[in-house]
Amino acid sequence: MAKIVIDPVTRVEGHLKIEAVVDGGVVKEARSSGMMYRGLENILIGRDPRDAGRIMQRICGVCPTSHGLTAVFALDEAYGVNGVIPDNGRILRNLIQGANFVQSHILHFYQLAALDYVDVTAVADYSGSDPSLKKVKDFIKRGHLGPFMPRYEGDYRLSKEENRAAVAHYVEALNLRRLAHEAVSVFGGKMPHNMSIVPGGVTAEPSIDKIANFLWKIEQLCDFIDHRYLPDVMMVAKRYSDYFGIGAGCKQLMSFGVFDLDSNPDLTQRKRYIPQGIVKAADLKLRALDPARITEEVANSWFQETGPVSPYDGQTTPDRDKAGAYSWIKSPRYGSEVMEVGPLARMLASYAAGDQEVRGMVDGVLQKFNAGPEVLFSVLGRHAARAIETKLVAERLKEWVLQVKPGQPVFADYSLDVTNRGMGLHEAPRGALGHWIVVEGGKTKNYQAVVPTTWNAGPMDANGQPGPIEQSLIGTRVKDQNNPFELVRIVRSYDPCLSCAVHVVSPKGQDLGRYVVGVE
Ligand code: NFE
Ligand code: MG
Repeated sequence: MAKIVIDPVTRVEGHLKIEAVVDGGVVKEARSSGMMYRGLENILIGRDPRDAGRIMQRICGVCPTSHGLTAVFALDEAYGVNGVIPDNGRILRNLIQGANFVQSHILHFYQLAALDYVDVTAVADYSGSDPSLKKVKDFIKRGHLGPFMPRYEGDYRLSKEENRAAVAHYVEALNLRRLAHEAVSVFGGKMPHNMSIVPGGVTAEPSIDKIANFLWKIEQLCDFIDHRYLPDVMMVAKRYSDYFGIGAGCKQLMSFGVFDLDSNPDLTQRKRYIPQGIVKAADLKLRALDPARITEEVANSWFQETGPVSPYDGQTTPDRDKAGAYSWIKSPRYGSEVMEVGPLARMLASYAAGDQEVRGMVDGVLQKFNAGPEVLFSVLGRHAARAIETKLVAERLKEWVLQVKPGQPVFADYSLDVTNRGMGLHEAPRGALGHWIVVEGGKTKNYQAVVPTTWNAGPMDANGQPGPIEQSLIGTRVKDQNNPFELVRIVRSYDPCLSCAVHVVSPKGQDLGRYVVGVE
């Protein structure tokens, strides 16, 4: 029996620790722990509710637009304007949000995940003229090894040429991400943390200039997605095709839906480009979502015990000495069921809803690998879904930006003195995101955010059900315990972001190995 501890596992802000007990080469138990307290919700209590649209974006620099927009969905309801958002406001919100999706997904594949598959040392004896490769070669030669080292050794399967091309694209991706940030700022004012999305719509005034500017940036991103991102994901899938059979998880997935196509005041009825609902591997059918079934519990989290509660009643009261607890992440559940969230959930929701474009792309990938939909519940299924979504969202952005009407209204007005509640159900790049606000006499009385990485990386609940990442790890065969590639590839396929998830502790126990693979 051996215990593998990977801390931190994330290459992005925040600290996710993974502990896996391995027996006979197979993971028997797994624990996913968020190692930082966040508590941002508490800052909002007593403040002007509109502050949520600005302050909640500070949860994270990767997905701030999602937090801003989801907070504002909750405020739309609290202020009673969620049925009257003008088309311009609705579309501009989608453009700001969509450009952030594209940025986040490119970041994930190249900067956060690819180095688990791409051998950067293939550039060490590079003698060609590609400036990116020359730069990386020089970087390594001078001993500046982060973010490429430390890493696990052994299972790198691309040819030298493929590795070099992927390293060049890694560098190129940094520029494309900057371009996507700039696209967010065309209508969002700046990135990270846009200043434009407000209750009732947006403050940005569209103009022909801005529309052309946005379109030109998205065109370049589409070119990168078509000629780099999609082929690179397929190249990795081809060389590591066994990862279609690794990391399945709970096989029940949930989408809150994203990119509004109308302004129906009821978020469960609102038409969205990517639909809302639950999909289970057993039948791939889309089931309607009932938000009243969403709860959070803290049985194994360092918070004062509440039992399972609706986020409207949720509390963020830390209890760092709580016996048996092992995470700052809570355990969200849907009617006591574990749910995986993220691009795979969204693409399966669209697939199950009969979206022909999504069906064509997903079936195309499956045909290439001669496989059925069951392989989608895997490490590579998550990467493929994310890449397909990036392509489809970028294509939609080009269409939606042409629907914006300069000179037409961008927001609806409202009265501030309300006593009401509001729920924002929406999607961030990493999955289903909900914000819940209680407003009394025009001030925030309670606020809770339940974020994607909380769903995916949360700990075991009171019923003994492990969270989705934990379930993905349990049963995995680890070929080399000193280089547990399988475990990091599984965890990173979820694209965990801990500053989003958590609300410093060292593990006690007999660690057999301790490895640091994350680079901050
Ligand atoms: Ni810090 Fe976030 C996204 C949100 S993650 S990245 O996407 O919401 O849980
Ligand atoms: Mg929370």
